[in-house]
Amino acid sequence: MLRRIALVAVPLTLVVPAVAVASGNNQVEISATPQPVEVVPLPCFPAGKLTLGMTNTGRKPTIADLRVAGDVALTLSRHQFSSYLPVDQLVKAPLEVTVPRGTAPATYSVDLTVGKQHLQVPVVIKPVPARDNVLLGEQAVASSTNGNMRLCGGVDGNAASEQWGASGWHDNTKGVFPDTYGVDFVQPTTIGRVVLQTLDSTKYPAAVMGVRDFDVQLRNNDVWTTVEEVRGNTTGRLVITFEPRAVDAVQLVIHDSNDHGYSRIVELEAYAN
Ligand SMILES: [Ca+2]
Repeated sequence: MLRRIALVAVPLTLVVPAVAVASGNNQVEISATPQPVEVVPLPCFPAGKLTLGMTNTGRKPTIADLRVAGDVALTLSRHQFSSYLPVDQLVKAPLEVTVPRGTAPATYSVDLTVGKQHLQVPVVIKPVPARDNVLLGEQAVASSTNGNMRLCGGVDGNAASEQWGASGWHDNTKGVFPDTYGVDFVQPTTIGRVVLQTLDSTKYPAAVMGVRDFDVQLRNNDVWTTVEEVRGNTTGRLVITFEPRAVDAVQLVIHDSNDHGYSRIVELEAYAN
């Protein structure tokens, strides 16, 4: 009996080294500061910020790929840092670490690897701090956010107008109003005072660039109530008080700014009384 021999086509596999490691990679030093990095589990609290570094301690310039990995509980702003490395020169890159609300206090780590070099950076999850300003770090909600700004910039705890670029918010509909900016609470929260810091720096005074006309609104059971209408504002910091009440959201409805362009908020705060 003739047996047929099945010819199985075996795909040709190209054997490639797993990682094309530059010869100089064994002479790359990894650094990271600060250690440990601390993270607060709130959606708009400033992220834990690490500065990653690579230094070529070899004799020739090289190109290095730093791999960034972490525990599944951590959200990392990058997973790789690749750079040309001149000799003996520290090359740096930022890494932001965040965790979801409700993450329990614990210590995790971020693992940094270049070739055979390895560095483990501890990440400490802090308890949510006691806050008088009940908006600090809570989830900001806006009608729009300009691509150069951060949605969370208005509730990140930094009210310094001089650091506006890193820590402020404005909308993305230039010359079109109204714009809204506020916070949705995860549970009813009592507030009786709202403090607004609009842009008011040496270069950009409030009378020129700050918000001018706006309403302060509180939401309870899907119903918005206006508790204050501000018109013609030219100052940087405004304190608005009203009878304290439990609400599930707060927002500003901004009708105009002094340059009629963007609605600029450096920080929005709210307190129980
Ligand atoms: Ca801010």
